[in-house]
Amino acid sequence: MQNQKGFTLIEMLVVTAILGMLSVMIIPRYGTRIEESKIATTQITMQLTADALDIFAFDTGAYPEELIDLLEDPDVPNWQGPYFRWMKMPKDAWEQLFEYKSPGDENPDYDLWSIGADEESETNDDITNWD
Ligand SMILES: [Ca+2]
Repeated sequence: MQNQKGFTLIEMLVVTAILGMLSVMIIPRYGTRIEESKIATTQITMQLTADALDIFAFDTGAYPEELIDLLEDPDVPNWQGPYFRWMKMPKDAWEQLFEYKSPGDENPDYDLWSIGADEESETNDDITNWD
């Protein structure tokens, strides 16, 4: 009976194999959670942007031509911006500016969307203010 205190090589290999199997099972789920939280963060930022757009329209009588009009006076009557407390353009969770079109193709007032993680517009991962 010697070496009772330490792990044997076989035990170490078994533990390593089990940890490897666990990481394969856990890491993809963790990755999915990160992606879900980025989508949720983007949706919240889009909602804040939509609120700013609505206030802009309430003040001026129309939605802006470009999102930058929320921060910089586009020289329209009754502009009372900037419409964000933070003095920079909001971005999605992938550090990309939102896409905006007014009037929209999908909505009468405006379309607002993030091109999502793949950095390409009109793909399945886009996060939009329609659908
Ligand atoms: Ca996309």
